[in-house]
Amino acid sequence: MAEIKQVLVPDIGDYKDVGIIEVMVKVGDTIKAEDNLVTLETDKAAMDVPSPYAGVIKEMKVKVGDKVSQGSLILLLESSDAAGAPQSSQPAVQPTPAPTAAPAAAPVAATPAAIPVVAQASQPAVAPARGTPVGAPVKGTPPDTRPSGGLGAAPLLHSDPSAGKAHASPAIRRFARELGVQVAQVKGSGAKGRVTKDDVQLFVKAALAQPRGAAGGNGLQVLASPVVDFAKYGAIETRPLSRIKKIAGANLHRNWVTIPHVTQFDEADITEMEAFRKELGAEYSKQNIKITPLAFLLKAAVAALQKYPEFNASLDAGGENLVIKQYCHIGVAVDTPDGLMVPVLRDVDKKGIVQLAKELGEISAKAREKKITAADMQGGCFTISSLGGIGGTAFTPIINAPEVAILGVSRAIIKPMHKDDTFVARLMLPLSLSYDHRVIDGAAAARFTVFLAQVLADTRRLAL
Ligand code: CAO
Repeated sequence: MAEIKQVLVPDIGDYKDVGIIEVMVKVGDTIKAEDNLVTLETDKAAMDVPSPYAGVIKEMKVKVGDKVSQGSLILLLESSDAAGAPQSSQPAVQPTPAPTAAPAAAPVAATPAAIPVVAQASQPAVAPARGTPVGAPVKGTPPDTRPSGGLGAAPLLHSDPSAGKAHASPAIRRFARELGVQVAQVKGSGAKGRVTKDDVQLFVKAALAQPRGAAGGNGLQVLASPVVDFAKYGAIETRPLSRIKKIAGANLHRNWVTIPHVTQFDEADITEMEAFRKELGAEYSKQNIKITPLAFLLKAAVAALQKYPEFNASLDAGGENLVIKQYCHIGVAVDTPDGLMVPVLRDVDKKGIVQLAKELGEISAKAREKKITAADMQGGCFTISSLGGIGGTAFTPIINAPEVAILGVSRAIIKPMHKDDTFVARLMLPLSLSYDHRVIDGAAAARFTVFLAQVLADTRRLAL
């Protein structure tokens, strides 16, 4: 036979007159044993009070804002438990005596269960972990570090240093944790910015709706950038980003976060190459063709790509196979007033240095005049980004996916190099090769740059 039971506030340690900050149930609700009923909050911790019984709620005796202590009546419940015994699997508890004033046939007092505790913002460094029964020693209890499921490998709330700053009840924190959500990232719409269940659900929906590759997509859980009112600190001017910058920015961001980059640095002795380039330059200036080191670099890159074909390749969509290309189209990063563009020079392996220098001049002019088309920027196998005309000693270029490597070139300078027991002045060209470490090993990258440097040091090798 169904029995009316009282559910009382169980042993909550030394706390008295603790505020109720959330009531999770209402009259008529059918609940299971261990469903949370209310959340209590002290200045140090918040606690869920679970029901020791399954049944239907008949009468609520508390509301948000009430103050309660151990033994306070929370609600009356019509128990559906056959034997009327508590269903809680929580640790054994002290039976609470029925209120002395209760008549003989009064409802049976619920056995107070142990209450899980969740750290709040003001919690000391060693916080009681969720699941720690009240009454059990909590100091020094290690935080819950069980792996969470759900969205990506988000750290658990307890290991998230900012988690304590968000206002959310333990039930909501648990709900968020089950979904792999860091509650600190959820904007609360409840009273005083408290995070509600709806807020967590909306957060998850928004995360799932994000396109793959967008910020925070691909299962990456990244903190939103801080929103700062810069005008608070001084005068400012707001300039919209150019369309090119916005498009390039999204691609750069995706490539940076999805490709494991490593950059290999080296130097090439281009003393002889430079002498030859100047000769050629003088010869072809009459035809208005400017021969810069980049034309030589394109040819040297072809030689290296042919010797090490895994650099002239892309991972297939599934990431299981390497697609090695039999052609050699090379992209060149061009700095334009509106941002970076990467037009592609076709069949670089089939062209000579003068032809490449000519095309380079044409395509970079086209980019700067905004005449470049999407097709001009597609189909590249490898990219060269040269800052040599500007300066710098090295940099870490971002791979232009789906390519697997990019060569950064900085300004050549004359350096004293040790040769035959003496120092000689040599023109040294800095090389920075970023590569996708999923495809290319460090040793292969070092071989690639060493070979590249050899070819540049002795351009006769380009004819081989
Ligand atoms: N070391 C020393 N001098 C170099 C050099 C190097 N590595 N590379 C070029 N130079 C010299 C050139 O010989 C030229 O000198 P002269 O005018 O005396 O002949 C001068 O620097 C200017 O060259 P350039 O920049 O006009 O020509 P380029 O072929 O080297 O480069 C281009 C063409 C389009 C790649 C370049 O203009 C450009 O836009 N570079 C920027 C690329 C970029 O932004 N990369 C960053 C992307 S990652 O964020």
